[in-house]
Amino acid sequence: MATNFPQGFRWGTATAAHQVEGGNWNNDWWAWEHAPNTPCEEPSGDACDQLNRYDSDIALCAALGFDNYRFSIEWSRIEPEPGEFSMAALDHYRRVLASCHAHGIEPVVTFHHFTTPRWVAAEGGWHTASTVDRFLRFAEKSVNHLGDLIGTACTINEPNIVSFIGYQLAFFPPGVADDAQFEAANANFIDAHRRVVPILKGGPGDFPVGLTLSMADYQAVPEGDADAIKRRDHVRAVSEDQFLDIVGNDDFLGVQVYSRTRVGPNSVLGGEEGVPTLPMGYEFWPESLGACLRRAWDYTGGSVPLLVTENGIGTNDDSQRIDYVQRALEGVLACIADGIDVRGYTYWSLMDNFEWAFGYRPRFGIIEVDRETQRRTVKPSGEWLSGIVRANSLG
Ligand code: GCO
Repeated sequence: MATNFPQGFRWGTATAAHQVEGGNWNNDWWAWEHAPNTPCEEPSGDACDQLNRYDSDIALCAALGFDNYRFSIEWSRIEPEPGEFSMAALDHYRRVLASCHAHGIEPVVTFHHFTTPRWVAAEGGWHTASTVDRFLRFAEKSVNHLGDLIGTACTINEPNIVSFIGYQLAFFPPGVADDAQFEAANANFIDAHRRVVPILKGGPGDFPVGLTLSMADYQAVPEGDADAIKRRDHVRAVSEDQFLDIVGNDDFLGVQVYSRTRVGPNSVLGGEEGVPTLPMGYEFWPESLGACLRRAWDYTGGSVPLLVTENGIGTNDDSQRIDYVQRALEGVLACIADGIDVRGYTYWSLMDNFEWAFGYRPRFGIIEVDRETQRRTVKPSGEWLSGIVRANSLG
């Protein structure tokens, strides 16, 4: 098999505002972290203080050879109260974007990555239709201020995860298990994505726009069992297909994959004996990336180019990270060899950061962050990945 990636293949790393900036006290996640009886292991606090350290973080990303950095803008900073926009916050993100350009890094900007302002949550949040209009207004204001510096835009990060974990598992805010609200949240996210694309395209700048979707390699167990396949297809339809149905006219689809999910005739199953379980609770399964890229490509009939906007592993064993990424990238190369249009790979994450309800325990970074001093240290996996990025080859 060829070990070289195509010329122009894009290499990036990713973060999200709430996971790295610090002090995002005005959103629903901060409230969730501090509410009694939620599953959060610890609050986000200062996170990685990227609010202040963005320039040196972007410089590090560039020094490792990456050509793009994916990050999100924080709605609760930009619009702290309904209709009250902070020019200072927007100017902050202009400086972040300018820093990317100064370091030769393309900024890949996500407009919604899990967090919603407290005031939006108080008005009902994503199961409420008015949230869509609120989001569109925020996106329009933001793109008008920032668009000329944006390289690529991601509309909404993993809407399927926000709805499933927030409205079924009650593990993310708003922390309910309610079928009607779950369906409403999915419908509102779909509506929001559809309607925000022309808004982002209508502002200054000219950049590709797409959705970033969480996918899993859903496997029917036992293999070939009709009932298991039926259940698997149902789970997949709710979690993935209704979103894949709306991306055909977009510039790209952001595929985000971490593991597989085994589905039996009656329910989703746990891990298989003998397969290592990671701190996130799911299996070490690097082959899931190739499987999901194939499925996204087949399902959409090849109508939209694919970009891996997240793939990675939370582990304390850095050599396990190298093994994971090596095998995931082999999957990407095999997809490309089969004619699947995969344009780039983004490793989650540039640095160890706030992993939502799990706190700082799962370590996804190729850069370690000292929680006391905020000192950054590139891990061996970071140097290893940097070598692949520079060679544009698995070698
Ligand atoms: C995700 C998120 C990230 C997570 C990452 C690791 O989209 O789930 O984009 O915020 O940190 O996936 O779990």
